[in-house]
Amino acid sequence: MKRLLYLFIFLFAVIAHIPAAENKKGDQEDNERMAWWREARFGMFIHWGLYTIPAGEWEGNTNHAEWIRTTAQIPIEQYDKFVDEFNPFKFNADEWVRMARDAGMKYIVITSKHHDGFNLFDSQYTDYDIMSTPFKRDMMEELANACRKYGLKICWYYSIMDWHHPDYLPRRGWENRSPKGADLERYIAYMKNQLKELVQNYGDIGVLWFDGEWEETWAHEYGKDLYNYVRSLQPSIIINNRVDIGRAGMQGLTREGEYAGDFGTPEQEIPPTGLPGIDWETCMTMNNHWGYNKNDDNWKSTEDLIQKLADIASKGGNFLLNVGPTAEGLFPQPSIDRLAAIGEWMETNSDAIYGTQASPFKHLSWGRCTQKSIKGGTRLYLHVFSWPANGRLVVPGVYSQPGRAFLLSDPTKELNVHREEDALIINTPDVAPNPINSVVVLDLVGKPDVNDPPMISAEYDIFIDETNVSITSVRENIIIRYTLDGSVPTLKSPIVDGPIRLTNTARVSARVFRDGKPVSGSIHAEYTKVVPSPDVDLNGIAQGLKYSYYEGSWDQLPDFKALEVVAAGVTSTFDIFLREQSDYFGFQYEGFILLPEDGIYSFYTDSDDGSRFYIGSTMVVENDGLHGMNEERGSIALRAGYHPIRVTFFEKGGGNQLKVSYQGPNINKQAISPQILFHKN
Ligand code: H79
Repeated sequence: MKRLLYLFIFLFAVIAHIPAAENKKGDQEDNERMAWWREARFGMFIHWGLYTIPAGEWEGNTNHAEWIRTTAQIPIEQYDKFVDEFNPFKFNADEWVRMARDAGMKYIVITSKHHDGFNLFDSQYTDYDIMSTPFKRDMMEELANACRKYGLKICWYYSIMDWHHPDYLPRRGWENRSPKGADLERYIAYMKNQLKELVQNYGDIGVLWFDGEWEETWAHEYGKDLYNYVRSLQPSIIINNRVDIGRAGMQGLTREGEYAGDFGTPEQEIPPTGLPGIDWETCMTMNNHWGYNKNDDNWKSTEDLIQKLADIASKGGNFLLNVGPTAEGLFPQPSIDRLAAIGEWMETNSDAIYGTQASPFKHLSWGRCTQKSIKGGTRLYLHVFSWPANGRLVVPGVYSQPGRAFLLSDPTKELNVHREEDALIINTPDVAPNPINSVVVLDLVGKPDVNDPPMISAEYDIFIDETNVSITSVRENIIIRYTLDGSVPTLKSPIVDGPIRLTNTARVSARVFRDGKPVSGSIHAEYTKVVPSPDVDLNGIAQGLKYSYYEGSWDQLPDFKALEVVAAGVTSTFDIFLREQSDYFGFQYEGFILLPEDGIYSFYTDSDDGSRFYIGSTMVVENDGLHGMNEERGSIALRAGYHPIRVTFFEKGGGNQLKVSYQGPNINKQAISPQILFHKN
């Protein structure tokens, strides 16, 4: 559907871990379904549940929050007692929704069920819900109604991981609750029943925001099925990518492949650059915790939050900003203060956020930019964090004709704009209209034409005999000139009129020209001619790789050679697990891979946690460290025949998978098949 190969990023992702495919902006139907969400740009996350009663503190440790049942290892019977205590008598749905609305937020995502399994809504499929508390009011219904009243969308967070339901697997490692008799299929039926309640009993729902999808029991087939099920209940609903297993760690974007989900979910981070054509939403806390923690005073400043909102919008994303209400049902005062301050800024400046698109500029020294199409042109919203002291706001590298410019806070007063070479200079008043982020509007004729250099790409940055390099630009009315010796292209350099064939190592430079003048900086890329590594002669080999298995707690790959081998054997796949232990282990696989022809090969490891891939003594893939499923790639030139390989892998906590794949001449990316793996007897 929308998971077209994002070819462009892919080509540049040679060794980097940029996601190659994503939640691409899709067809007409998807565009209509996503329209309100893209327009909204700003929403409120609410984490609320039984865990607010201990408020983050347990037996002297003050750093817990919504994970407290697990992080403090509270036995289930003891945790369940909070049900008898939960009585947020000060809860007022209208007040909460008004605070969100007044901050400029357009939707609310609340934890209908978090990982602890407790339901804040009235569910007929469990007694572990709000109706079993002294409070006994379906606050989700009250919130849904208030949202409707104030014109916000109500959205449900729903955790797939469930530490309470007897059928959910796996159990926590520290628990002595037996998994015997548990049946994940039955648990999925339970989730579907609850999701039906959530989607059908509260009017139209904006988003279903899944989470807790990373444990090894959850699978792509389940995710896809759950996505389709929820869409079948309400076709217009939007579903995040955590419904499936495609999320790439905390960066949150969807990895390459056929995964379900409408948008990526970076958690506590903002992508470093915009991601053209991709829907994503950064969720973030105002202090250090999602659930209420009475000791957490580490609040982000209002300035930081307002600038983060602009930063995210300038990269084409949404901002889902969290509030963790208390057990009484109140927003913490520091959250109230920040929401009000953001609201004050939005009062004047929300045009620069709602319905905007990512900045055309890669970098602006004084702040950020968002844009909207207007009749005959483009409106740029210049978010100025550092107001120019000299009265000159420099908009660098823009060739479009300027139209009007004015302060968003005072549209009646025009600002003077003039050109100095490739920059537009806006004359600004001495005093910033807003100390945190003053928005200057600049209209342009037509689409923004900025001084972006061309793109240089080839399948690999190494080659054996020859390679084709393509140099392209999306800009109009331009020619591209290039050099192969690293020098900056001039008017005398050759013009790009197709792929450039290289037969020797080259430093390719390219630059955009228009009307006999350069209209971009130059960009460079290195392509290196290499001699393929020779194959090795082998006799006495057998199918499969040798593995050695280790146990220990590491934050990065240890030197396995120095460790005691706990178990060893021969395997035909990489995803063997000695199942007694799902955490705190490591593997080293050694043997040979048989390749059919000379060429450049790419190898990939996709692992949780760290892994590396070696050919002989060359580390081809570096994917070390503590992380969720994360894929890295590396490339190497190899002769046909046998090559020594070694793969190392370790797992600390959480998910525990290793996938190894490759790609080569006439071989599409695929898992390494057991048929081509060998070891010496
Ligand atoms: O609800 C809030 C948190 O309680 C929940 N998500 C937000 C919105 C959350 N659960 N866990 N975490 C946040 C951090 C967990 C990170 C890890 Fe993983 C889980 C590391 C390894 C497994 C996620 C999946 C990151 C990498 C893979």
